[in-house]
Amino acid sequence: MSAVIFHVLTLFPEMVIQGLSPSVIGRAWEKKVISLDAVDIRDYTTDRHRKVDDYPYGGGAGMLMQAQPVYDAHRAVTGGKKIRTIYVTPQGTPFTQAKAQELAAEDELVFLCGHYEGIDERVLEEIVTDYISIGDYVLTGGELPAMVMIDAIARLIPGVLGNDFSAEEESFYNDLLEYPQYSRPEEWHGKKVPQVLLSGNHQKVTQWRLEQARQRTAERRPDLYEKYQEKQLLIRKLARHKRNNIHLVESLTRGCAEVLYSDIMLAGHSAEEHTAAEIYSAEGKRIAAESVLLYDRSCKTCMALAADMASGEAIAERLPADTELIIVSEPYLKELLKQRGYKVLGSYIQVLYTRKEALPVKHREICRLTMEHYPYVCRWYCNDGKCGPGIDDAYVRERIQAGAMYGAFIEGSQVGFVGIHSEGSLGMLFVEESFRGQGIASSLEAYAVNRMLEKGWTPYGHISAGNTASVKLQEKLGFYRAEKNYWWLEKTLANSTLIC
Ligand code: 9D3
Repeated sequence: MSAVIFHVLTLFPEMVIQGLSPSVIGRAWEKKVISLDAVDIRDYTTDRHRKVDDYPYGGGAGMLMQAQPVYDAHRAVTGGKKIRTIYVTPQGTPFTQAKAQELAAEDELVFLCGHYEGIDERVLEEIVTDYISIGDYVLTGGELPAMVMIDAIARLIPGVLGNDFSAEEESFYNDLLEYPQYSRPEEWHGKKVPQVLLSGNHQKVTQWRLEQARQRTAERRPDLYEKYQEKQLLIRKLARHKRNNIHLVESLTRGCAEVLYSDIMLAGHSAEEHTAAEIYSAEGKRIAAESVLLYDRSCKTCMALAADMASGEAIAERLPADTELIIVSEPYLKELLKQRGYKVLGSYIQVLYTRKEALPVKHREICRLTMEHYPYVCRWYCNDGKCGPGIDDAYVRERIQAGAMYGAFIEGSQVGFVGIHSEGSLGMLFVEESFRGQGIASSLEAYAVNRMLEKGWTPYGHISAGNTASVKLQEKLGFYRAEKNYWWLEKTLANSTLIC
């Protein structure tokens, strides 16, 4: 489910079309990954002189765009359907990356660009769902802001930048400004490329870049730096119970999740002194002393950790309304969420791979999947091989387009697959029955683990609690097991796209 259609209502349609056409966005438009149309509001005037503006009641400088042409242009574009409509205006809330992510999840978006001194309030009340500005400075119209937003949103849509998943940066520099970069020649205007970059020592290079990124952020964006430090503190705290919290630690370090609630944050920087209630595993071992609610906007997935009943309530209160999936590890939080209309999809065991060495891959024929393999994956993943292809699964489609699925083949024909879920866990492992027992599943998983290691991620996964064969496989590959159970819950009203 991605924003594929952008409509722009404007008095200067050619400005929008010509502005976006030569860019990466234009190429995506040519490839039909997105669609863009700019509608001239003037085409909808009923005035003999094609006039669209008039004087403001109560007086004041300049002219206003009238309600009727704007309304009719909007109506022509939506055909009466309810489509998210953004009025780009200096009176809006500031545009952010989080907003871009939220809007990228829509199928269709309308941008309304104002001119003159603004638009008659009455039509705004009827058609606008979001008021957004791109910053505190004054422009001459809304076209550039609409283009800025379309650019930022479109590049998040799978297929626009090519292979998202494979192009994703390593984890370490999220939340920080970028480090300085150098290309040939080695010396220019008497300035030498920093020695460490020529050393060939990958670890030292990473360390140096991280330090540069930190310094730069502290200096130029103290606001971001403070948030970064707070988040690092939370990560360190959660990482004390890495086996149990790897899913939280991973999505935080990779920058996929926002913190919606944390009692560590409430405690400010005195995390060490903070005395949160502690919870215990079945064997009576201490396994958590803090509560956290994370939200991965891109897949509408929440991950929660509750230290006690009260923080469980606090977490339930803060779930975003559009949450589709929740991963929890406390039975009472699971029960609480069931009462709030979520349904348990399954109970899982969490496993993680903490070593840095790549795993051996014995089966030779493994590669990244493309949409050509979509019918195969869909047949087995969504339908147990019962139905033929053609049953659509948006999730599988998105994962393949993101470059997050790999397949095993024998003499060119597919026999299985594995994938990386949108929240970062390994999963979707499947090998056809007649090809089992030859180490293909093991190779597939090892292959995916190696891809994750290359990105600097810690591979982890959730195995269905009853799947002893899979648990054995994970142990063989060198995975460790968490002490807790994990439940995945989904919204009961949502149509049941299967997420195993
Ligand atoms: C100077 C005129 N203004 C004073 C009463 C009002 C005004 C109307 C229209 C000021 C700017 C504009 C045009 N700008 C946008 O439409 C706009 C915008 C912007 O100017 N800055 C940041 N974000 C945005 S989003 C749309």
